[in-house]
Amino acid sequence: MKLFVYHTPEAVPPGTPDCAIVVDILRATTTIATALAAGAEFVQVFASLHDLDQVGNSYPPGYCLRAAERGGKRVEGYDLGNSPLDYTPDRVKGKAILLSTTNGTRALQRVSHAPQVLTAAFVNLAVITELVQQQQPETVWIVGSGWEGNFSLEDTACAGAVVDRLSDRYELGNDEAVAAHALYSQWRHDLEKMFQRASHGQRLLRLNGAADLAYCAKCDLLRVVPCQKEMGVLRAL
Ligand code: 3SL
Repeated sequence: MKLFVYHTPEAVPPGTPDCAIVVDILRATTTIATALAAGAEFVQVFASLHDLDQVGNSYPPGYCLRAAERGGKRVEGYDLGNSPLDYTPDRVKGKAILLSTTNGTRALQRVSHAPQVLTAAFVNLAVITELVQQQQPETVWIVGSGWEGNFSLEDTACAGAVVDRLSDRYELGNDEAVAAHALYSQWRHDLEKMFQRASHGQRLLRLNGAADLAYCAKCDLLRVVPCQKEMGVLRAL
């Protein structure tokens, strides 16, 4: 059984793994886990706001919340942005969340053809890696979202944390998996500090995102497995 890490969606090769795990620590996959743990029915991801709005218009009024982020900010006119702290049970319980973000949704789309697609963050790391240990898919691709095609420290570090928890059963299939593990080993005891050092972390700090960084650094907080059930739609397993 082999584990592969890809730093960005652009680096993902042709082919299909048995299981794909998408990571966008700051903040899409942290937000998706938080929304589902807070009782959202599902999170449907969209690359374009136009597609999001069209699907939103097909639902009965009040059933869905439209969430959109660009450049780290909530898009004006949408119900929610991409701060996980806004996805509280009183806001999202029983609702469909239609979400469009800069990079996380693109990473999800890149592997959406895989038979199993999960999303992982530090907040739900334990439950994701336990599931993989139980199911033992032959090939696992861990895909970082990066930022506009470039490497992101925090996504690769989380990929390394997945590698760390699975490496007793899995062989590391590429150099990126070895590098991700080394990166995680360096920062594992101070993830928040790593986020503060990361370029996207600094971008979010300039937008008053310090509380988001602290939250995204919490390990094993949520027992929720976001799993793609139909194309682009994530539900709690
Ligand atoms: O790019 C993304 O998908 C987002 O997670 C970016 S942000 O953290 O909401 O700025």
